[in-house]
Amino acid sequence: MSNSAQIGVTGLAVMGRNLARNFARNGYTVALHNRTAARTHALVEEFGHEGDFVATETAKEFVEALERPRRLMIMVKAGEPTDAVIQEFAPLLEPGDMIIDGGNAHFEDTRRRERDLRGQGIHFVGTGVSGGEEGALNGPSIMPGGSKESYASLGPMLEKISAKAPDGSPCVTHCGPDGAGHFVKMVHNGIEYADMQLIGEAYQLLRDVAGYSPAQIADIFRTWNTGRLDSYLIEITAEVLSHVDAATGKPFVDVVQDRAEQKGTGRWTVQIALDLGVPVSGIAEAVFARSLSGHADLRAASRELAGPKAKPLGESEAGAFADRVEQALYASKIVSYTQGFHEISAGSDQYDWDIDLGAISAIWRGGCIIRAAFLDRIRAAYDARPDLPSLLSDETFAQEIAAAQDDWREVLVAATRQGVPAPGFSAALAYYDALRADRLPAALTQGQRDFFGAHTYRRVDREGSFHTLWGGDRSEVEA
Ligand code: NBP
Repeated sequence: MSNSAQIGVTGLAVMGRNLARNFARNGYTVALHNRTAARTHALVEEFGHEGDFVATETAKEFVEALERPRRLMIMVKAGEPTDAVIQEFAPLLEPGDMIIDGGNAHFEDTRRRERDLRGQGIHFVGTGVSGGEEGALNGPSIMPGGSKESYASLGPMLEKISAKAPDGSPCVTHCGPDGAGHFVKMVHNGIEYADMQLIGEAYQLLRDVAGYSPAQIADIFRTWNTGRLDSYLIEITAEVLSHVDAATGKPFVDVVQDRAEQKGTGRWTVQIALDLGVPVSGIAEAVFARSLSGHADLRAASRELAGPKAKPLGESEAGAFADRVEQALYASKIVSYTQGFHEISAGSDQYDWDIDLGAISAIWRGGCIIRAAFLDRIRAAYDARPDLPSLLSDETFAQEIAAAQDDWREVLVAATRQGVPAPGFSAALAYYDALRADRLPAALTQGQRDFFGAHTYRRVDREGSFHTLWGGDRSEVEA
């Protein structure tokens, strides 16, 4: 039937297929399209019974299947394929229609596409979708950008298919105009990198310093998951650590190569943070740690370098050490969220997005990879004080860090003494200490810059810019 579908999905690989099924299961009629028509027919054949699908083969048929204003969702590989699909469909659309890009686009691409299509009266809605294939099917966390007008039309549908937080609220909010949604998704992924790195460091410390086996560490993570660290990532970590390889009978983690992959959103988070001048050292360490892990030749060539080999603690001390690691992990996690939210806030200022940070933490409570009980606390912090300069300024978080810091420092002392790398824990603590320092060595840096490049400096006791005549009589001149 023509003009009957409330939404169309083009790009029916794992994500698009599952999102299309999610819309259909929620009562929407869904038009389907894929470059290779076989995928479209396979979906209908396998899952046609789940709801109302309209299978189409050509762009024209697809567009004609949609009710007006049209809502056309693109779920193709991010980058050139997205532009190719837009070029194919945009000429067939009319003012008021919406193109929703649910791929992992770079927010600058989204800004460009939104600008280009705005001239044609088409709403381009760059939308972050998190939760992988399982989330796409059963309820992802959804981060749409684009115009308010498009959200008025799309929002109710997205709310219906989204994950629901433990309090029942939908994990979707209008993040802000143009690229805001993809920016938020990018930082979400950066935080995800940091969370995973910190959990990895906790695991390695429990293994190498405390001397626990993967199965024992799985139990420790299960216990942590009943407390303030309660989160999807901690839960799946326990599952992965308790898994035994069927072929060898060894712990699964011991038969997997220790080289991590990355797709790019973590890297973008750090690149953009550098552009915005936001210190996201925890996220950067997570990206670099994956990069270092991948340098197999460099690691092989360096394996004989001098340094301590970790000597596991005795059983009597291991339990207390594990408690300390929990404190260090929690404190470092607070820091990486502090850094991520700082980046979102800086992006919001830079691009005039007016992003509500509390609302963002609320939509990450369900469906997405970083879903965690902890996000409720972040939302409460921003609800109590929307202009919170930093999460660390929130009284509750500050108190928790104060309580954790002795253990946090002890864990890093043990890691350093025993030669166990903990770049995430360490970057987080250095950030925390730098924020609380009375004086930073940046004063010396200013002096050096003035010495070699006459870059001038500011004084603590007078307004203005100054330069010292370093090569002459070292008198000071006002610049
Ligand atoms: P892929 O990223 O693997 O993309 C495959 C889809 O892109 C297929 O439908 C393919 O059509 C289509 N496509 C390509 Br490739 N080039 C095209 C072109 N030039 N014109 C038209 N279509 C083209 O699929 P995915 O893993 O389902 O992810 C879809 C999007 O969702 C991506 O942007 C991804 O980054 C994002 N995302 C993925 C996840 C996840 O967990 N996988 C999570 C969140 C977001 P074909 O069938 O004809 O080859």
